[in-house]
Amino acid sequence: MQPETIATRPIDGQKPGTSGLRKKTQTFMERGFLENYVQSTISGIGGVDGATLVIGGDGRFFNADAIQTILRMLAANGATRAIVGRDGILSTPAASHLIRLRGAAGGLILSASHNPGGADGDFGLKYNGPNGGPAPEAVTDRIHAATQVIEEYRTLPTPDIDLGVDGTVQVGDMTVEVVDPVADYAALMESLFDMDAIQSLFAGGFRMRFDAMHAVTGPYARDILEGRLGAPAGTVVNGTPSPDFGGGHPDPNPIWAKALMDEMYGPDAPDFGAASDGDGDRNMIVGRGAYVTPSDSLAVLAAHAHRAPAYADGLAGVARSMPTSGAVDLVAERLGIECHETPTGWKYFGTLLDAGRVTLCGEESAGTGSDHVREKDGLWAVLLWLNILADTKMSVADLMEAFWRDYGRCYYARHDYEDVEAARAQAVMDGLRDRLADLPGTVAAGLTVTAADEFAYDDPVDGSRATAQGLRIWFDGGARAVFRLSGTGTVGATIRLYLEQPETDPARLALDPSDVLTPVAQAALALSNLPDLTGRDAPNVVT
Ligand code: VG1
Ligand code: CO
Repeated sequence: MQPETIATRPIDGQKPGTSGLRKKTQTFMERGFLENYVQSTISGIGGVDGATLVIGGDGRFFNADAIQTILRMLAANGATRAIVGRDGILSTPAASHLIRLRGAAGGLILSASHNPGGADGDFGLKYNGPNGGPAPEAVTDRIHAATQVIEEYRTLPTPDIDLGVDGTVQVGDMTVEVVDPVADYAALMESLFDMDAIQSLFAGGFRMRFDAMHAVTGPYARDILEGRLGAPAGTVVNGTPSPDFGGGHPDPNPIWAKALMDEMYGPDAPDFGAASDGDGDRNMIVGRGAYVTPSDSLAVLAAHAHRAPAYADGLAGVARSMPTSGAVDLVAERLGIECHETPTGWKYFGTLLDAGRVTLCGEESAGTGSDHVREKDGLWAVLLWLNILADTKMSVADLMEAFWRDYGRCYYARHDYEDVEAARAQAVMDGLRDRLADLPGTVAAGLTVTAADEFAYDDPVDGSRATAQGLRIWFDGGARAVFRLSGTGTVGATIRLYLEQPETDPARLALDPSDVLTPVAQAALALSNLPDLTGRDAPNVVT
């Protein structure tokens, strides 16, 4: 069968953001939109001739159709093998693992992660490289450049293939191998953790609730938690992936996982609660009456990781995204290991992980992971928590209290101002950037600015530089406020304001975070002029 060459023209706005290209589903379904981006990705990575690629997604609306289009295009561009999760399903960490396990040239992951799905929701596509991680900026820049000059794409006039049955099928000369999306990933998890200890924990009556939020982790969590670890049936709720995530917002935080929060703070709360996002790379951890911020979770995991077999020899180092709190830095200092501060987005951890310089990484946005894959990994974080709880025999609340007594507490919150008109959001950032140099010494809401800058990152492994990664303001007393614009949204702009206040006074470790952070928030708003410039006096979402 002969490949067809279809003439096309560049489509505006095909610029990958923090994590691939995300757009309204309807935009992705417009004639040529997906095809243009896939062909540009193929050009940007230097072609796929003779390559093996991994393909899968979070099961959202358009997932299966998009995969059929992608397979035809890969075959027409000379790829020899595509490994696809059954029914087109692969969680992001499972896809990362499969790329590594099978020595693939890379993979295409179809997901808009925590963004709502459905015909009126969002869709996304990203390319991960041979290390299993999101393409670095140099590659996403080449992909974007290709979208601006594209003139044609290649495809094969073949019918859809059946992705529901494991085994191989041909698309032209390319072999499509349909695989169980869970098996290899579950085996990897078993190799990392003390499964016997976690099994005994459940056998002893430990109760857990895992909210899969109608997203991709349902089958993974059922297999591992209820199947391999013996957690009672029903431990996993909302465990069947649905194309529109049950009409919900698959973002594991106290706002969108409210049902889980209510249960964990209710009269008959289980011992441990967790949730995961659309594509399975984020996690939320909550004990009985004890929500754990992602920044704290990263720090606690770093402090206790040695309790799990995979990390028994200690950590090479840790890394966190810049807006993430400094809690993990304190642990790294105590352990005497490297600690890196990177821009937001998992793609910036890749070189450090590949070079063996860091073992654990994390972001304030509920992402934690390790060198077992090159993506953040929701279930992995949950299993490491379980391993630690099984080993310490402590409750989540006690573990957190002990941690804060030991290291101090970094009070933390993120305020999101969503759906701001793009020009106004830019005005907030530009105005503040212009004033940064004059800020030190300024008093706002009773706090004195000690330093301010715009974050730039020099990768210590490959020497690449990322600029304009967020505006930072520090205050007397150690507080910090960070402003940045989201790079994952699909409408308008979202301004993220990250607030942090470290505290070491033993009498001040159990305060309400919002009380502690109010002065920092007020100072940040006053200095940025955000309320005047956007007409907003409160964030839409606080996490
Ligand atoms: C957000 C988070 C960031 C995360 C990214 C992708 O990006 O803040 O920490 O890496 O989403 O995560 P932004 O640019 O909107 O702040 V996921 O689970 O959406 O792939
Ligand atoms: Co995600």
